[in-house]
Amino acid sequence: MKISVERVPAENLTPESFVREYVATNTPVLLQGAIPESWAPCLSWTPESLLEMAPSELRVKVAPLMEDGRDKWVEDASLWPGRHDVKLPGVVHGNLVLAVAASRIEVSLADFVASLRKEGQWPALYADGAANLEKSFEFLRCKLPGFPALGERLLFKRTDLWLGGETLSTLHFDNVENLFAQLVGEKEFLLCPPGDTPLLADGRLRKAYATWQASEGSKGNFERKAEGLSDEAVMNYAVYDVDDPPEEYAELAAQLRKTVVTVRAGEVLYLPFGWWHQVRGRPSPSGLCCSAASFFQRLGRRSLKESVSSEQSVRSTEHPRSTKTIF
Ligand SMILES: O=C(O)CCC(=O)C(=O)O
Repeated sequence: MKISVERVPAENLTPESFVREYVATNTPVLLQGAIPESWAPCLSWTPESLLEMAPSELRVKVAPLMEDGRDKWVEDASLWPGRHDVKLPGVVHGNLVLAVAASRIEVSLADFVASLRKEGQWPALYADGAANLEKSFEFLRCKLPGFPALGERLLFKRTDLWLGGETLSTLHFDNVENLFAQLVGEKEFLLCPPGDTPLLADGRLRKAYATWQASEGSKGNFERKAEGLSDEAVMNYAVYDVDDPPEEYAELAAQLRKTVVTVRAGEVLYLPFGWWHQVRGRPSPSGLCCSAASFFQRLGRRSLKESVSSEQSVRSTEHPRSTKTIF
Protein backbone atom coordinates (compact mmCIF):
# COMPACT_ATOMS: atom_id res chain seq x y z
CA MET A 1 0.00 0.00 0.00
CA LYS A 2 1.45 3.36 -1.05
CA ILE A 3 1.08 6.15 1.45
CA SER A 4 1.22 9.68 0.14
CA VAL A 5 1.01 12.96 1.99
CA GLU A 6 -1.19 15.64 0.42
CA ARG A 7 -0.30 19.37 0.28
CA VAL A 8 -3.41 21.31 1.32
CA PRO A 9 -3.98 25.09 1.60
CA ALA A 10 -4.87 25.81 5.23
CA GLU A 11 -7.62 28.17 4.04
CA ASN A 12 -9.54 25.12 2.77
CA LEU A 13 -9.79 23.80 6.36
CA THR A 14 -11.25 24.89 9.68
CA PRO A 15 -9.97 23.66 13.07
CA GLU A 16 -13.01 21.33 13.08
CA SER A 17 -12.55 19.90 9.58
CA PHE A 18 -8.80 19.51 10.25
CA VAL A 19 -9.60 17.32 13.28
CA ARG A 20 -12.25 15.35 11.38
CA GLU A 21 -10.24 14.76 8.20
CA TYR A 22 -6.70 14.37 9.49
CA VAL A 23 -6.35 14.14 13.29
CA ALA A 24 -9.19 11.66 13.86
CA THR A 25 -7.92 9.54 10.97
CA ASN A 26 -4.25 9.75 12.11
CA THR A 27 -3.31 11.03 8.64
CA PRO A 28 -0.29 13.31 8.05
CA VAL A 29 -0.80 16.36 5.83
CA LEU A 30 1.35 19.23 4.59
CA LEU A 31 -0.38 22.51 5.27
CA GLN A 32 0.34 25.65 3.29
CA GLY A 33 -0.35 29.05 4.82
CA ALA A 34 -0.82 27.58 8.31
CA ILE A 35 1.97 29.46 10.11
CA PRO A 36 0.56 32.17 12.42
CA GLU A 37 1.00 35.68 11.03
CA SER A 38 2.73 36.73 14.25
CA TRP A 39 5.47 34.15 13.53
CA ALA A 40 6.25 35.61 10.06
CA PRO A 41 9.40 37.55 11.17
CA CYS A 42 10.96 34.20 12.26
CA LEU A 43 11.11 33.17 8.58
CA SER A 44 13.93 35.72 8.12
CA TRP A 45 16.08 34.52 11.04
CA THR A 46 19.79 33.98 10.43
CA PRO A 47 22.58 32.92 12.81
CA GLU A 48 23.48 36.63 13.13
CA SER A 49 19.94 37.76 13.96
CA LEU A 50 19.76 35.15 16.74
CA LEU A 51 22.80 36.83 18.31
CA GLU A 52 21.24 40.29 17.91
CA MET A 53 17.99 39.24 19.65
CA ALA A 54 19.67 37.48 22.59
CA PRO A 55 20.80 38.95 25.89
CA SER A 56 24.57 39.47 25.80
CA GLU A 57 26.79 36.66 27.09
CA LEU A 58 23.91 34.19 26.89
CA ARG A 59 24.84 30.51 27.35
CA VAL A 60 22.69 27.75 25.82
CA LYS A 61 22.40 23.98 26.15
CA VAL A 62 22.82 22.17 22.84
CA ALA A 63 23.57 18.68 21.55
CA PRO A 64 26.87 17.96 19.75
CA LEU A 65 26.27 15.84 16.64
CA MET A 66 28.41 13.43 14.66
CA GLU A 67 30.05 14.68 11.47
CA ASP A 68 27.15 13.43 9.31
CA GLY A 69 24.69 15.30 11.57
CA ARG A 70 23.39 12.12 13.24
CA ASP A 71 22.15 12.36 16.82
CA LYS A 72 21.57 8.67 17.67
CA TRP A 73 22.14 5.19 16.27
CA VAL A 74 22.00 1.55 17.32
CA GLU A 75 25.33 -0.15 18.04
CA ASP A 76 26.89 -3.11 19.79
CA ALA A 77 26.74 -2.74 23.58
CA SER A 78 30.18 -4.35 23.91
CA LEU A 79 31.70 -1.12 22.53
CA TRP A 80 30.84 0.44 25.89
CA PRO A 81 32.85 -0.09 29.08
CA GLY A 82 30.80 -0.44 32.26
CA ARG A 83 28.03 -2.58 33.71
CA HIS A 84 26.31 -4.87 31.24
CA ASP A 85 24.56 -7.06 33.80
CA VAL A 86 21.89 -4.41 34.50
CA LYS A 87 18.45 -5.82 33.67
CA LEU A 88 16.04 -3.17 32.43
CA PRO A 89 12.34 -4.01 31.93
CA GLY A 90 11.43 -4.56 28.31
CA VAL A 91 14.99 -4.67 26.96
CA VAL A 92 15.13 -7.70 24.66
CA HIS A 93 18.35 -6.79 22.82
CA GLY A 94 20.83 -6.66 25.70
CA ASN A 95 23.63 -6.87 23.12
CA LEU A 96 22.61 -3.50 21.59
CA VAL A 97 22.37 0.09 22.80
CA LEU A 98 20.84 3.24 21.39
CA ALA A 99 23.96 5.40 21.29
CA VAL A 100 23.40 9.15 21.69
CA ALA A 101 26.11 11.21 19.91
CA ALA A 102 26.68 13.14 23.14
CA SER A 103 24.99 14.46 26.24
CA ARG A 104 24.02 18.13 25.80
CA ILE A 105 26.71 20.70 26.57
CA GLU A 106 26.54 24.36 27.58
CA VAL A 107 28.20 26.84 25.21
CA SER A 108 27.94 30.58 24.62
CA LEU A 109 25.34 31.58 22.02
CA ALA A 110 28.26 33.11 20.07
CA ASP A 111 29.92 29.68 19.88
CA PHE A 112 26.64 28.05 18.84
CA VAL A 113 26.34 30.61 16.03
CA ALA A 114 29.98 29.94 15.04
CA SER A 115 29.13 26.24 14.72
CA LEU A 116 26.15 27.08 12.46
CA ARG A 117 28.57 29.03 10.29
CA LYS A 118 30.96 26.04 10.42
CA GLU A 119 33.57 28.26 12.04
CA GLY A 120 35.88 27.53 14.93
CA GLN A 121 36.60 24.31 16.76
CA TRP A 122 33.00 23.22 17.16
CA PRO A 123 31.32 20.08 15.91
CA ALA A 124 27.77 20.47 14.51
CA LEU A 125 25.58 21.62 17.43
CA TYR A 126 21.80 21.21 17.63
CA ALA A 127 19.27 23.03 19.80
CA ASP A 128 17.04 19.97 19.67
CA GLY A 129 13.68 20.66 21.24
CA ALA A 130 13.31 19.35 24.83
CA ALA A 131 11.24 22.35 26.01
CA ASN A 132 14.08 24.72 25.04
CA LEU A 133 11.76 27.73 24.64
CA GLU A 134 11.24 27.48 28.41
CA LYS A 135 14.97 27.17 29.08
CA SER A 136 18.05 28.21 27.02
CA PHE A 137 16.09 29.83 24.20
CA GLU A 138 13.53 31.61 26.40
CA PHE A 139 14.49 34.90 24.71
CA LEU A 140 12.76 33.65 21.52
CA ARG A 141 9.52 32.66 23.24
CA CYS A 142 7.87 36.04 22.69
CA LYS A 143 8.60 35.67 18.94
CA LEU A 144 6.48 32.50 18.74
CA PRO A 145 3.24 33.25 20.59
CA GLY A 146 0.39 30.73 20.42
CA PHE A 147 0.39 27.94 17.84
CA PRO A 148 -0.94 27.30 14.30
CA ALA A 149 -4.67 28.06 14.49
CA LEU A 150 -5.69 24.72 12.92
CA GLY A 151 -4.74 23.17 16.30
CA GLU A 152 -7.43 25.16 18.13
CA ARG A 153 -9.64 22.11 18.75
CA LEU A 154 -6.71 20.15 20.29
CA LEU A 155 -5.16 20.39 23.75
CA PHE A 156 -1.96 22.45 23.36
CA LYS A 157 1.05 21.32 25.43
CA ARG A 158 4.02 23.46 24.29
CA THR A 159 6.16 24.58 21.33
CA ASP A 160 9.74 23.30 20.95
CA LEU A 161 12.42 24.92 18.81
CA TRP A 162 14.84 23.08 16.53
CA LEU A 163 17.84 25.26 15.59
CA GLY A 164 20.73 23.68 13.70
CA GLY A 165 22.40 23.24 10.35
CA GLU A 166 22.81 19.87 8.60
CA THR A 167 21.18 17.53 11.10
CA LEU A 168 19.78 14.01 11.09
CA SER A 169 17.33 13.01 13.83
CA THR A 170 17.12 9.25 13.81
CA LEU A 171 13.91 7.26 13.25
CA HIS A 172 11.50 7.36 16.21
CA PHE A 173 7.88 8.11 17.08
CA ASP A 174 6.25 10.38 19.65
CA ASN A 175 3.04 10.09 21.56
CA VAL A 176 1.72 13.58 20.73
CA GLU A 177 0.03 15.35 17.84
CA ASN A 178 2.61 17.64 16.22
CA LEU A 179 2.10 20.73 14.05
CA PHE A 180 5.66 21.03 12.77
CA ALA A 181 6.30 24.50 11.31
CA GLN A 182 9.35 24.96 9.11
CA LEU A 183 10.67 28.50 9.54
CA VAL A 184 14.11 28.61 7.86
CA GLY A 185 15.70 26.08 5.46
CA GLU A 186 13.89 22.79 4.90
CA LYS A 187 13.41 19.42 6.54
CA GLU A 188 13.09 16.07 4.83
CA PHE A 189 10.91 13.63 6.75
CA LEU A 190 11.09 9.91 6.17
CA LEU A 191 7.76 8.63 7.51
CA CYS A 192 6.43 5.16 8.34
CA PRO A 193 2.89 4.65 9.67
CA PRO A 194 2.25 3.32 13.19
CA GLY A 195 1.14 0.02 11.66
CA ASP A 196 4.79 -0.59 10.66
CA THR A 197 5.86 -0.74 14.31
CA PRO A 198 6.15 -4.57 14.34
CA LEU A 199 8.67 -4.20 11.49
CA LEU A 200 10.80 -1.72 13.45
CA ALA A 201 10.75 -2.51 17.14
CA ASP A 202 10.17 -5.48 19.41
CA GLY A 203 11.24 -4.10 22.75
CA ARG A 204 13.08 -1.31 24.48
CA LEU A 205 16.63 -0.18 23.78
CA ARG A 206 19.07 0.82 26.51
CA LYS A 207 20.41 4.34 25.99
CA ALA A 208 24.13 5.14 26.13
CA TYR A 209 25.31 8.76 26.09
CA ALA A 210 28.72 9.51 24.60
CA THR A 211 30.72 12.40 26.04
CA TRP A 212 32.00 15.14 23.79
CA GLN A 213 35.49 16.28 24.74
CA ALA A 214 37.10 19.42 23.31
CA SER A 215 40.56 18.87 21.86
CA GLU A 216 43.08 21.32 20.51
CA GLY A 217 43.29 21.64 16.73
CA SER A 218 40.20 19.48 16.01
CA LYS A 219 36.43 19.57 16.42
CA GLY A 220 36.76 17.40 19.53
CA ASN A 221 36.20 13.73 20.27
CA PHE A 222 33.18 11.62 21.12
CA GLU A 223 34.07 9.14 23.86
CA ARG A 224 32.28 6.08 25.18
CA LYS A 225 32.68 6.14 28.96
CA ALA A 226 31.29 3.76 31.59
CA GLU A 227 29.09 6.50 33.11
CA GLY A 228 27.41 7.04 29.72
CA LEU A 229 25.79 3.60 29.86
CA SER A 230 22.46 4.71 31.34
CA ASP A 231 19.60 2.97 33.12
CA GLU A 232 17.12 4.49 30.65
CA ALA A 233 15.44 2.27 28.11
CA VAL A 234 13.28 3.63 25.32
CA MET A 235 10.64 1.96 23.19
CA ASN A 236 10.15 4.59 20.48
CA TYR A 237 13.38 4.05 18.49
CA ALA A 238 13.90 1.53 15.68
CA VAL A 239 16.12 -1.41 16.48
CA TYR A 240 18.04 -1.07 13.20
CA ASP A 241 19.09 1.60 10.68
CA VAL A 242 16.37 1.73 8.01
CA ASP A 243 18.80 3.28 5.51
CA ASP A 244 21.26 0.44 5.93
CA PRO A 245 19.50 -2.54 7.54
CA PRO A 246 21.70 -5.43 8.71
CA GLU A 247 21.00 -8.74 6.97
CA GLU A 248 18.82 -10.15 9.75
CA TYR A 249 16.42 -7.21 9.38
CA ALA A 250 16.50 -6.89 5.58
CA GLU A 251 13.23 -8.78 5.08
CA LEU A 252 11.35 -6.64 7.60
CA ALA A 253 12.91 -3.43 6.26
CA ALA A 254 11.76 -4.30 2.72
CA GLN A 255 8.13 -4.29 3.92
CA LEU A 256 8.24 -0.78 5.42
CA ARG A 257 5.88 1.72 3.85
CA LYS A 258 8.44 4.52 3.72
CA THR A 259 7.33 7.93 2.44
CA VAL A 260 9.62 10.94 2.05
CA VAL A 261 8.14 14.40 2.50
CA THR A 262 10.01 17.71 2.26
CA VAL A 263 8.71 20.49 4.47
CA ARG A 264 9.71 23.84 3.01
CA ALA A 265 10.09 27.14 4.83
CA GLY A 266 6.60 28.52 5.49
CA GLU A 267 4.91 25.07 5.51
CA VAL A 268 3.53 23.06 8.42
CA LEU A 269 3.57 19.27 8.56
CA TYR A 270 0.85 17.71 10.66
CA LEU A 271 2.64 14.68 12.14
CA PRO A 272 0.08 12.50 13.93
CA PHE A 273 0.98 10.60 17.08
CA GLY A 274 2.66 7.25 16.59
CA TRP A 275 4.07 7.99 13.11
CA TRP A 276 7.73 7.04 12.78
CA HIS A 277 9.90 9.91 11.53
CA GLN A 278 13.55 10.38 10.61
CA VAL A 279 14.32 14.04 9.97
CA ARG A 280 17.11 15.54 7.87
CA GLY A 281 17.75 19.28 8.19
CA ARG A 282 18.86 21.31 5.18
CA PRO A 283 19.87 24.84 6.14
CA SER A 284 19.27 28.03 4.18
CA PRO A 285 22.40 29.67 2.66
CA SER A 286 22.86 31.49 6.02
CA GLY A 287 23.68 28.13 7.64
CA LEU A 288 20.48 28.02 9.75
CA CYS A 289 17.72 25.45 9.66
CA CYS A 290 14.93 26.31 12.09
CA SER A 291 11.64 24.64 12.94
CA ALA A 292 9.01 25.13 15.65
CA ALA A 293 7.06 22.02 16.67
CA SER A 294 3.78 22.65 18.51
CA PHE A 295 2.75 19.58 20.50
CA PHE A 296 -0.81 18.71 21.43
CA GLN A 297 -2.25 15.91 23.54
CA ARG A 298 -2.89 12.93 21.34
CA LEU A 299 -6.39 12.20 20.21
CA GLY A 300 -6.86 8.85 21.94
CA ARG A 301 -8.00 5.59 20.57
CA ARG A 302 -11.52 5.99 21.85
CA SER A 303 -12.01 9.28 20.00
CA LEU A 304 -10.45 7.73 16.94
CA LYS A 305 -13.01 4.93 16.97
CA GLU A 306 -15.88 7.25 17.67
CA SER A 307 -15.08 9.75 14.99
CA VAL A 308 -13.75 7.82 12.05
CA SER A 309 -15.00 5.20 9.65
CA SER A 310 -13.01 1.96 9.70
CA GLU A 311 -12.06 2.47 6.05
CA GLN A 312 -10.30 5.78 6.83
CA SER A 313 -8.53 4.30 9.82
CA VAL A 314 -7.19 1.40 7.73
CA ARG A 315 -5.96 3.88 5.13
CA SER A 316 -3.39 5.43 7.41
CA THR A 317 -2.59 3.32 10.43
CA GLU A 318 -2.76 -0.37 9.68
CA HIS A 319 -0.20 -2.63 8.21
CA PRO A 320 -1.60 -4.91 5.49
CA ARG A 321 -0.48 -8.01 7.40
CA SER A 322 -2.14 -7.00 10.62
CA THR A 323 -5.80 -6.71 11.50
CA LYS A 324 -5.38 -4.47 14.51
CA THR A 325 -3.91 -1.03 15.06
CA ILE A 326 -0.95 -0.60 17.37
CA PHE A 327 -2.35 2.30 19.36
O1 LIG B 1 13.51 18.34 13.40
C1 LIG B 1 14.07 17.38 13.89
O2 LIG B 1 15.29 17.17 13.75
C2 LIG B 1 13.30 16.38 14.70
C3 LIG B 1 11.88 16.80 14.95
C4 LIG B 1 11.12 15.80 15.77
O3 LIG B 1 11.55 14.69 15.98
C5 LIG B 1 9.82 16.18 16.32
O4 LIG B 1 9.36 17.32 16.17
O5 LIG B 1 9.18 15.28 16.93
